[in-house]
Amino acid sequence: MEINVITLFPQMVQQTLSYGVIGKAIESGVLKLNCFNPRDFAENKHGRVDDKPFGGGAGMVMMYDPLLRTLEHIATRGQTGSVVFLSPQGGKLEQRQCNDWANMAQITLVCGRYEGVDQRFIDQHVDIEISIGDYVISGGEMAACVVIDAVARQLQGVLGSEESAETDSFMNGMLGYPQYTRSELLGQSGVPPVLLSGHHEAIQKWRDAQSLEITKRRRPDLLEGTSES
Ligand code: 4GT
Repeated sequence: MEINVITLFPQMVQQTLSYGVIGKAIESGVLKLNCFNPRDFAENKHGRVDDKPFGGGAGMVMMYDPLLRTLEHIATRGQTGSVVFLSPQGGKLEQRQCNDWANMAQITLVCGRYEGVDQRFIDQHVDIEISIGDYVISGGEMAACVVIDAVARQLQGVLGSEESAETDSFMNGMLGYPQYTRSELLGQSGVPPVLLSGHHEAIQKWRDAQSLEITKRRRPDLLEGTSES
């Protein structure tokens, strides 16, 4: 799949995603990550991409024209797919949405900076506005990286069977179960005996029960409308 990112800080996005399984997915071509800098499409005198907000107030706003020309440039190379704007005003990012995007040929993410983006670009060109949570950060780049990681790990061949996405928290609508491994310092003390039993069916049953318990306790909202509530 191909993910386009419109950002004033392309290196921030490329660097952040160059590690681990996502870095490998990019190296191997399973994920094609293309960053585009609106600065390269600023045709005004000083290469400005931001300006003062109409009506006054603090800070600057990302200008419509460089953003539009960037999006048009992406469209001349191929399809944009869904245009996603990362912002605290968006709907909450969900696993289901990430899985849906992983089935698309391409998507285009728009990262805001300063106080935000001219609303006319959002109204005319953004298909969906998404938030990674109820807090403010200084730019959309880190939010875009969260989306890209969550989408890319669902692509065929990104995770091995050993690190399968199917056992991730949220894939079955529940939180994950506790994990244990070898410790020289602790030995097997504190490890639930079933995990040392070699009885795979009993282990699976224990893990499912743990997932359900921790979800009931910490995130009962995830169970609303299921047979568990
Ligand atoms: C929070 C989020 C986000 C920001 C979020 C426009 C200028 C928005 C700075 C940007 N803050 N982006 N995507 N919760 N800040 O998703």
